[in-house]
Amino acid sequence: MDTDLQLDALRRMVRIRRFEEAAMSIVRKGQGIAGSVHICIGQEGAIVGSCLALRREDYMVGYHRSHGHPIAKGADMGPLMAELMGRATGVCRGKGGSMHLADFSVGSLGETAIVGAGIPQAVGAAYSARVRGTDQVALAFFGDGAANIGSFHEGLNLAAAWNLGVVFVCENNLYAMSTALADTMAADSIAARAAAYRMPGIEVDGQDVGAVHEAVSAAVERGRAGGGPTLVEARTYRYRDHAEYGTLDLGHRAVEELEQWRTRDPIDLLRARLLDSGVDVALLDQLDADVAAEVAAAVTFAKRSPMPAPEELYEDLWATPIEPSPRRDAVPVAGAAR
Ligand SMILES: Cc1ncc(C[n+]2csc(CCOP(=O)(O)OP(=O)(O)O)c2C)c(N)n1
Ligand SMILES: [Mg+2]
Repeated sequence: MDTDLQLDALRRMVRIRRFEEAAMSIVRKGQGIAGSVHICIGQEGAIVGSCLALRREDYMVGYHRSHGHPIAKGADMGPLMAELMGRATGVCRGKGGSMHLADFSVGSLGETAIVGAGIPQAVGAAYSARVRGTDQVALAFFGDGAANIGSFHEGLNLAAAWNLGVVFVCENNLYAMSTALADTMAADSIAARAAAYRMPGIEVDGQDVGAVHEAVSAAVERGRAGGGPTLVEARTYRYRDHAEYGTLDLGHRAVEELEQWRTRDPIDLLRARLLDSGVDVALLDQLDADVAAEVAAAVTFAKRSPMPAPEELYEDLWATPIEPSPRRDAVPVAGAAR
């Protein structure tokens, strides 16, 4: 990444962190986010490095820990915060909440609370690009726990069999809720599973946004050029609990483990790299101040927004039926990719 792109990456990572800190504060103070939020703080490098490899019109599917993904893809934070607060101005008009954000304006097709369910959706989005004759790629984000779910294997298999432009990005944060990956996975590499589906599997340092960007950019180019899918495993770590209710209870994790990961914080690493390369600290401080103001404005926008009217309850819940595609030739012949 050149300096301009690194500054863009830093801005997006700081946006995610400040946005989620604001969301946590709202939860803690009982100021209008119902239930809990799943915080990705610590994982921003994997998220931003991946999204910066995509074009705006490329598709992206998130999962339950995905406030950061639409922000990384360029979404406006006001309607995202409004969605977390169930407001009518939210990206899903207040009917999705924290775990079901979708912002089609930046290609964010949505999130789901069903672990692994976004993976086949990304495969479907890539297939839709083929049917429509575009060169859009689709990127699926998911966790290490999701890699042990059937839909992971179903999605990878079909994407490879049909040679679709999908990038599968696993944010391996070592835990699925309170379960350590080491206790539930027979082998220690998720990327290695790609070999079973004849696609490249790449392990990358998720704390290094530049390394993630390089790996995912290669995968995106490959998918766009008709080279098929890639699996990228970004090794990373979440600093907060599985879900945020207001207090931190590391429970199943050692505080030393958390502290160790904090020494490789993705934002600190990039900031240090920029300073080393001669960028003025005042520029970075200004970036921080600008983002703080953006997030404050997003919170104000959300808090001042109205709740949806009760009579709108059943609106926007069902898709408008579409005509079946006439392009039967878009269905690949079995075995054609081999
Ligand atoms: C199909 C399904 N099984 C179980 C759950 C309960 N559940 C919610 S999040 C989660 C852990 C997911 O772990 P991972 O995929 O590693 O994502 P992370 O939370 O670490 O980001 C589980 C088991 C669920 N929501 N859906
Ligand atoms: Mg996990």
